[in-house]
Amino acid sequence: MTEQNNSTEHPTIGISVVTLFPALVMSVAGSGVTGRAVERQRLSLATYNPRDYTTDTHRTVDDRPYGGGPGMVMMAEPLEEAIDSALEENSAQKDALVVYLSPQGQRLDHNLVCELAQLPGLVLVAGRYEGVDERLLESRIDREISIGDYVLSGGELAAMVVIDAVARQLPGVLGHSDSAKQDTFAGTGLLEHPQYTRPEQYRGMQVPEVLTGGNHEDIRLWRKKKSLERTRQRRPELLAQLELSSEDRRLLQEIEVEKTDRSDN
Ligand code: 4G0
Repeated sequence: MTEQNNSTEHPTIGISVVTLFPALVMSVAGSGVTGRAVERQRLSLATYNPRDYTTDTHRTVDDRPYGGGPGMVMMAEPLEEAIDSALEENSAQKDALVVYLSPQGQRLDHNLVCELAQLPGLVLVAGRYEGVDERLLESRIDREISIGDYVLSGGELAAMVVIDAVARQLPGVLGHSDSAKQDTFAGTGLLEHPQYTRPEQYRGMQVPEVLTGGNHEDIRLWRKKKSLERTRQRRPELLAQLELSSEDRRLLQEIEVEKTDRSDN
């Protein structure tokens, strides 16, 4: 194994996940950016299974909802014991923020990811069934977060999304080219320009000439123009929030003129 140590003294964020499916969650530590973050000791990952904190012979973690209705609800006590174990485990974790992943939570975005990445620790609670006893949420959850307006069969995939997004923000995790790249979306607030690689001609479609011409200033302007054009077409609300430079405004003006030209034909 090619393990690098934490000799540059970047802080390590501890993320614990409370889940009935620990192997599913730990699979994010095995490869890619999160795997690298764990190897480089920027991220430590642990899981706590509520089933291990049950006291009955059937190891029951869920029960029928009071008031009736379909489905099951996760019981408060096994979850509380699992959360407490996570918080007691190490010093970083006792100051951890306890987060519940649910469709009712605050929407995750780049800003929230950066906030989470600055914390010493996170305990992510992944629910199953129709959710969790409200009294557990009231007493033990600091923050409820949603990764988007859709329902998953469990909070595990949402927790894994949070882990991946946070790991990318930790210092010393992304390579130089990757971190430069993320400056374009997060840093400029614009969508990415299109990318091309070999071959130069593919099924009759040519790579835009400017990209093979070697003029770096022309390439920079073309890419920025494409970013502006895409953002205007696909995410106009993002463009509205930006403070545009005179160069940005000139490029948008060019886009506007080209559009008018095309509709004249
Ligand atoms: C809590 C998060 C958790 C309540 C979790 C379901 C989507 C997200 C879960 C429910 C999740 C998300 C009420 C169905 C587990 N699905 N969008 N599923 N209910 O972040």
